[in-house]
Amino acid sequence: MAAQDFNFLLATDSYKITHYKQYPPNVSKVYSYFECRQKKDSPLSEVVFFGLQYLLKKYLTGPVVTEEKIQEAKLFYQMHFKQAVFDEDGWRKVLEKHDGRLPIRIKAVPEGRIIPRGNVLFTVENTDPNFYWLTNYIETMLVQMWYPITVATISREFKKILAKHLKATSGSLEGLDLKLHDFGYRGVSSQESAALGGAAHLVNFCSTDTIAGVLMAQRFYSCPMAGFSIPAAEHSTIISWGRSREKDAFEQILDQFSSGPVAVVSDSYDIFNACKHIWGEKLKERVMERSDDSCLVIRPDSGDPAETLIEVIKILEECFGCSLNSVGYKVLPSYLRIIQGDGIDLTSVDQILEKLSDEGWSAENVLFGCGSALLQKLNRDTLSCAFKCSYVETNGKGMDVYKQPVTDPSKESKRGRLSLRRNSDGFFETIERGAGKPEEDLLVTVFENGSLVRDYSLEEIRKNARLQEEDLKLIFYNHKQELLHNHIINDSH
Ligand code: AOY
Repeated sequence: MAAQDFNFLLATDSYKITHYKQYPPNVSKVYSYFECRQKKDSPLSEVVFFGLQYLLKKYLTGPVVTEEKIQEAKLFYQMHFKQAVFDEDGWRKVLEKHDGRLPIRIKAVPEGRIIPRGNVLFTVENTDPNFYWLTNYIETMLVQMWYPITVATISREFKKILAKHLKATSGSLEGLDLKLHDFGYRGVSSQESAALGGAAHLVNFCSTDTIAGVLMAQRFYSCPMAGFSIPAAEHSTIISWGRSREKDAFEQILDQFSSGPVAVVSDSYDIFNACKHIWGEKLKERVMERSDDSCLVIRPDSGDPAETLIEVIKILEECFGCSLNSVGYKVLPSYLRIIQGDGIDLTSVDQILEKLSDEGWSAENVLFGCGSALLQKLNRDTLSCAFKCSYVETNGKGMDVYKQPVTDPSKESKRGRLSLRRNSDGFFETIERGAGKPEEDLLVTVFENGSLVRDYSLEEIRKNARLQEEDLKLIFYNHKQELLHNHIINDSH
């Protein structure tokens, strides 16, 4: 779709077209905010703020209202509602008074920052009293922020789990940002989702097959090459040789990609036979002549992930041997690794690595691929994303407003103008009712009257989202508590 085909006036929920008639008389400001509401029992307690800059650059900056778009919208809404409810005059005023640019201010947490759930992430308000109805008109578009925020958050939770096991079984975090490869392109619902989700994963990792995400990082976040991949087989390139020639298929790949790493899916017929008799016998010399920077990555792709991996790694140990690392865990020769990309989610990756380490294997031996658990098996409720009005001005007088449904206390909204600060203990807190000190406010004006006023690079965003020493300490502490707990339970049985 060409950019000029996008009509901002049509990019909202139908009912919002009718809201300008519903606010109280003489309202001159509507102020709303976005948060990921806190939920008891959710394992996701903090979120990565990411993706607003794309939405702003793509859909909100510059002249978004034109006379043609007004005419198109007028016709559309006449037929859609079967009556004349569209605010033609209001929109024409945006065109005449503001050159079609949105008289809106958006203040937001810097992209990549890690914020506990239940805090304000961005605020939206009109900057011209005539356009009080614009603030919530753009809710529909802005709440789609749930998607990149949720993907970036889940991707970072993967990173925490991987860090925990890698540190515990190798003594370092080397290679962490290549441990989770994005396999999700085909599993998402659209090219735009692939771009947003793929880029969100690249906030935490450098490993991806989702090219749309790399391009988004290039075009909207000034990153020349955000993600990397390696040559790899798919089933078609193996089975097209015929069932009796799997070895020839493998050998062809070793020949064609003799330098640099290469991954070969090896479960077309029998993953255990392929490891033992093809990789481990027929092609053993060919595998052993590879080096650590041209390593063979074997990919099982079916069966129970933990059980299959354990069996595969044991077979490879029998054929190729292994050594002990500095913390006493077993490592396959450096020319040989395994990538597990089937059945991977936050729970399974933890269980798999736990099982591997129980059997003495370092997390260095495996990489993971993840598709839908990373990019698609999530929704707006995963982090309870919501956009609510918290403040209005009428006849020049401000009023803090909120919802507080008797049927669900967790849906209570915040009141008044909001700011975000770190208190003296270092904890984030949202200050309500306009009581925050401007000099402490972590919200940054990123959009004002049609212009982007702050441009973040992926490099900066990655820095903001880094796992900090404190994160890691907490993860290791929790892990030890868990092990201790399991130990006590196991002992008592
Ligand atoms: N890619 C590492 C490089 C990528 C892929 C993409 C769906 C890769 C596989 C691999 O090793 O095996 C989309 C499934 C797999």
